[in-house]
Amino acid sequence: TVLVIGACGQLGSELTLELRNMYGGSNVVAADISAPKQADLRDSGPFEKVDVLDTNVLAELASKYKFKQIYHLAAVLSATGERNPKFAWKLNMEGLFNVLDLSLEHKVQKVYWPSSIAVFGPNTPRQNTPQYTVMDPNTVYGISKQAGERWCEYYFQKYGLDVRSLRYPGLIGYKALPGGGTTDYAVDIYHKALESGTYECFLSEDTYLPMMYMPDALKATLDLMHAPAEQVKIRDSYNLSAMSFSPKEITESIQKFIPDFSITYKPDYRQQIADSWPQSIDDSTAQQDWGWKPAYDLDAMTEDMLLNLKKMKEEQTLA
Ligand code: VAH
Repeated sequence: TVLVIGACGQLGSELTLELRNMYGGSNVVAADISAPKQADLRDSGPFEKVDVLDTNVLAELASKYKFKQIYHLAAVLSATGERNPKFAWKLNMEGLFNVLDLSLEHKVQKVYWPSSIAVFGPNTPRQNTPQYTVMDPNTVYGISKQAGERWCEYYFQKYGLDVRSLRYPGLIGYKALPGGGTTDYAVDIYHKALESGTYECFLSEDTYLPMMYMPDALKATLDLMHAPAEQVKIRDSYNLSAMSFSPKEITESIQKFIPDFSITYKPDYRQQIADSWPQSIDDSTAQQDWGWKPAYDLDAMTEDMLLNLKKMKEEQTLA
């Protein structure tokens, strides 16, 4: 059995559906602080209400289901984290410790934990950021991801726990709304392009950020988890990359499909967060170690996003 903690989140909901397709619905337990709203997620397999800070519930579930793999995706993201720094640190770090210790105790074979480009900071080289480099994150989220990476490597080296991790760029998908990320403008913009034809962007027009379409993120995650352990040489977290673009460039991409789409700019506190992150990532180590290769570029993502969002909105109006 596989456990997905944070299964109702932007990544968790899509990863849970993918894992259920792969392993069978009843073999993938979705866990989150509240029940799934999405019908496909709700109806495709078991759900357990879990607060990742509650070690008793986690232990009960581990005894009940005898998990072979755990995907721990529950966290407070960058923008929300700056609003509640102490809680973000508590949930992100204690949650990780609870899962690492639970996995050791219950002999979980493989653990997945997401890191982020947020582990990099203002003094990190911003172009083609290398796998090993200066990391001075200045968001609580980034600090918790940097510390989390160190602990994942520690549990691997000291206790032999097979925990694997990827430094995701901004993730863009159509199935679930994101929650509190700085890169989430790149999801909102597609919804607004279809709903109102215009979007007020909270980042400035030339803010370049590393980004990835959800199908590529799912592929990378499963490719990493299915790679033989000896190929997984990086045990803090792999740099991962697909593309980089700015609000100006994603607007131009959308205008190829919706010519009269327009954008205005009103940068807010999230601009400082974005400015502390790299503009492009060198993921050659992931390419070498386990054959990473993305499939989607900006226009391919735009076409697929608009197509699927349109279909979903039509279904919702019909429902
Ligand atoms: C965030 N979407 O914005 C997340 C991600 C690289 C960004 O970590 O916080």
